[in-house]
Amino acid sequence: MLVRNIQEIRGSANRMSALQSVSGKSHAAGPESHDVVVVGAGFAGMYMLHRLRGIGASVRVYEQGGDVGGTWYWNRYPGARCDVESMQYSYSFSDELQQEWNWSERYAPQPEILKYANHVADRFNLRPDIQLGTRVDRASFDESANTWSVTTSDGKTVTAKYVVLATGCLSNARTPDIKGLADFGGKVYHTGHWPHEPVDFSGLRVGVIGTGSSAIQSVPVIAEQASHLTVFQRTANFSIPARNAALTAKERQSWKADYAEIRRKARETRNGIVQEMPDRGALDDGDNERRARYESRWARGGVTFMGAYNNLVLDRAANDTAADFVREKIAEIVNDPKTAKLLQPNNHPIGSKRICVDSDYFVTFNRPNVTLVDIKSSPIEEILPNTVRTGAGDYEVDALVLATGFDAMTGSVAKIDISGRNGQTMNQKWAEGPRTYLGLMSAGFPNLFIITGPGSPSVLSNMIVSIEQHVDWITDCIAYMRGRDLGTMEANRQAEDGWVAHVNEVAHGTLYPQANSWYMGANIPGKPRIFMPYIGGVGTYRQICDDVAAKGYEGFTMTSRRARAATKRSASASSL
Ligand code: N01
Repeated sequence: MLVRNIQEIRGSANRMSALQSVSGKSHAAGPESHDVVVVGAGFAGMYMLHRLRGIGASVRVYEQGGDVGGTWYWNRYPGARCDVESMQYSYSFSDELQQEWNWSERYAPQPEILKYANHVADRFNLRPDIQLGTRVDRASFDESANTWSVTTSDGKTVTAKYVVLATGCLSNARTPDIKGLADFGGKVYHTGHWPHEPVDFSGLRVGVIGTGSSAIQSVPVIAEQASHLTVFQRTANFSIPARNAALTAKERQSWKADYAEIRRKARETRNGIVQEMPDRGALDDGDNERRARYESRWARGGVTFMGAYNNLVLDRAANDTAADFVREKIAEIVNDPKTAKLLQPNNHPIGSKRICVDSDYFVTFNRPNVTLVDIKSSPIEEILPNTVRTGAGDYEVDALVLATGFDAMTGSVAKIDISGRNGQTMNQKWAEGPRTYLGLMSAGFPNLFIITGPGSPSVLSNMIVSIEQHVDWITDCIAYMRGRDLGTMEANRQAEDGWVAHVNEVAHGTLYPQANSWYMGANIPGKPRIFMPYIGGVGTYRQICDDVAAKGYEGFTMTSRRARAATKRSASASSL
């Protein structure tokens, strides 16, 4: 019934918008105006544009990068590739698209994913509505007109009824505050902001600071080029071999033949990835059985290692069995026992930080031109023009790679000066940590949606599955509002408080908060320690969002366009 209603509404919204859009793109005397401004043209922003066009909305997308692709536009470091298999890390909204596109490898490299993003932009003719090289600096809500004023880096201001932040969860690269860094004599690169021209490390002594996913992917590749590579490690990380390989035509075909079912299942899973689901906990098996299971997951490779048992992120004793297994593997691979010991993570449960996926990371430390430096026991004191000085000694380098991560989930929202009702800014409201209802909206900021925002599964999932779910939900919601001539939609504080508490409660039932991870904001000095993504699972979360919509957007307040009188649509947080 709901589906039929939405289709009917879409139909009338299309007709309505066709009329509005003819005259609605710009007012002769006022600023340019759109139904929706979308910030960002990565996978989220592009699909948002495509769907909104489908309901006849006029849309302007601003993208600060020089082209589409978001994270895949910026993260061009050597060895960058996806850690979710490409047959799954791809759009599902168009069967033609998924049937015609051929991924070359199990985990596509960054250039191929970027090519795919560009293909999508062209195939769906998205470019005319995307303004590249333009940052959104400010967005402020005008309570008298119920519209947003959006100011961009080219000095223009446009108005829009809705703003959608498709700014990405890991797009605000973080340069650490290390004494002397600015005076370093060689080139300094950040993995999250890699140059577009080729970087040649041949003959150079290179230092990599950081040992998260970006370093773990780039270290083996840089080691092949550099005359010497020094890796500065503060925290050792768990990493599982990717077992990357070329995809055969037969393999691709078998995925494609079953795509409808695979995509359906992915939407109902815990993390948006279809995999063999465990039916037991790690302690339910004896030592030999358990070892065999870990060996088989290790041999298969990839993030699904954590799915070997159903309690690895819930029970510390169960988790220890998996962590011990990986530590043993590191000791087997790395020849020098001292280096192996340093590479064995021991301060967080496996999986409580995003598990890394590598191609030959640990074995790289057997190369004679690679040195691992422990900066936990002897931190970096300063950087001199050609030296990294730690408490334990000096290391000469000609180039530096900062693989130091991102101000995750909130960083790219915080860079925009967003002010909502009563002039309150988002940064003021989120000073103690992000507050959202369903990760989709924040009370006090009407008609402002966030795609894969804090409080949604986002980074704990296959991002494209979560992006598509949010974009579809937001599109249906805007169509619903247009069909009823509603002016504003806003999360209720009570519903938001309930959701924030729920997100927190679910997280604290797991081992995740035990790690100093970027999920917790722990990598940014001074950032509040709050577990930001929703851990309840992609399938469960989808159901919650669908139920909220089916109940007339329960927990949100909608006002009519004309009277602008509040039409309360209930706000029971406890009903979550
Ligand atoms: O960043 P990170 P990343 N001095 O924050 C260290 C996604 N991703 O770019 O742990 C010295 O994980 C820091 O040390 P510590 C993926 O979701 C995906 O690697 O804070 N060291 C850590 O070792 C991933 O989780 C892919 O003690 C400093 C490292 O820098 C997320 O992006 C590929 C430091 C940062 O690790 C982030 O990964 C790559 C300092 N001042 C990334 N500051 C795919 O495969 C930080 N560090 C899709």
